[in-house]
Amino acid sequence: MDKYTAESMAREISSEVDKIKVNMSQLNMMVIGKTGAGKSTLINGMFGEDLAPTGTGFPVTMEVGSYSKNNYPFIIMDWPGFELDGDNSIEVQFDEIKKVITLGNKTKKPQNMIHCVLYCVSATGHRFEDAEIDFIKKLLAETGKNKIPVILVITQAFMKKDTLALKESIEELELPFADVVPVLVHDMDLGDYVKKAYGMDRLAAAIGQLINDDLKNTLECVQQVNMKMMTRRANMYINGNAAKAGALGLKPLFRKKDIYPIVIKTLASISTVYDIDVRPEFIEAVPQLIEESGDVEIKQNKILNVVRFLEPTVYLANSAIVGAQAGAVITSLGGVYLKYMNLISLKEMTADELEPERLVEEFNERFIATLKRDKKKRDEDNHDNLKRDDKKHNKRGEKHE
Ligand SMILES: Nc1nc2c(ncn2[C@@H]2O[C@H](COP(=O)(O)OP(=O)(O)O)[C@@H](O)[C@H]2O)c(=O)[nH]1
Ligand SMILES: [Mg+2]
Repeated sequence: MDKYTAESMAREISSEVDKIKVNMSQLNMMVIGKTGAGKSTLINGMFGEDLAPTGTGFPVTMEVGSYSKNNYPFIIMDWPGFELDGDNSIEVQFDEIKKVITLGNKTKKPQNMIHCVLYCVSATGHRFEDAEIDFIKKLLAETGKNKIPVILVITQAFMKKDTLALKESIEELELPFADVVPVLVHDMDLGDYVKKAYGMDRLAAAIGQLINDDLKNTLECVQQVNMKMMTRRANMYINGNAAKAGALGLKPLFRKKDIYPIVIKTLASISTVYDIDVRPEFIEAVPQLIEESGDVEIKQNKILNVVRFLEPTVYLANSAIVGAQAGAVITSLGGVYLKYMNLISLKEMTADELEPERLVEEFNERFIATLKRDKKKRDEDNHDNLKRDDKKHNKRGEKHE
């Protein structure tokens, strides 16, 4: 395609988003615990209120809440809270959980397996009852056999004393939880003061540490409590795509329109991390800023074919500059987009407040700053190379920052 309109670009980005989701690894999680432990609150707090009920895809006969999110390959099972006294529903539930875990593992297909379990216990309950301890021991034996990490989540942990008491009793019982994380999903009004919500970002990070990198990628996109995780993942995508653009820019026949597919991939990746649809306001600004940033590249390209025959080193130097510019387009564009995705995610602004003019302005600032930084780096590298050639005079001549 020669020229993109805002509409055609938005369409391509959204189909790229679908592709990225399809290629992600399926992540399956379970949340278990007594009624009132705060399971549903935890799930909504971590993954969003917009979760949709879905089939489990697992062989369960009892009513289990099973949720998915906006076409991400992700299922979270909200097991019905069991009551400890009286009937044997706790037994039935254990059998069902065991069935899901073992049958999934038997298929040897990662997409059928459970990858992490969150066991919730409310800090307000102070201690475990014996029946619950028995249940937990059986559960941990089963998950242990199947190599599934179980995190103990101490929910509604607004009183330090209760939380510590629970933690101690767990240590005494030597229950092999993979981690213990206290959380308060929502602020709690305690009359005299309001205890602020905390712990959810830690919980997301704890899950991330216990699953493999492919699953972690999915987790980072579906969770919405750990901004650092999202920013890091988005930056990884930006840097990877900037490197691709840089390599493309080194090719003699590089034209600025060649960069659009990489722009589309970059914006789609970031949108996937934040689960925020691509904003038309942003897309409208993109062609303008690429056109503007492209001027220098075209000039460079015109001289390239002449100089490459005359002086190979000059050609290399110029092609390095075009490559750096192509990379800088991606770095700058991705950086601006990422910044606004963060602000929207933190609810510090709404998507409607995005102004195309402001975006272009910020892009240009970043583009120039990136080019300057790259040039400085190239100059330093050249300087280092010269120094290295001059070893006799300078034995320390390694790299400097
Ligand atoms: N303020 C506050 N309330 C919570 C928190 N976690 C749970 N609750 C409340 O505790 C009650 C039980 O929570 P729920 O998620 O329905 O428990 P479930 O039966 O395990 O799904 C609800 O009234 C929640 O609003 C929390 O972190 N903060
Ligand atoms: Mg519930």
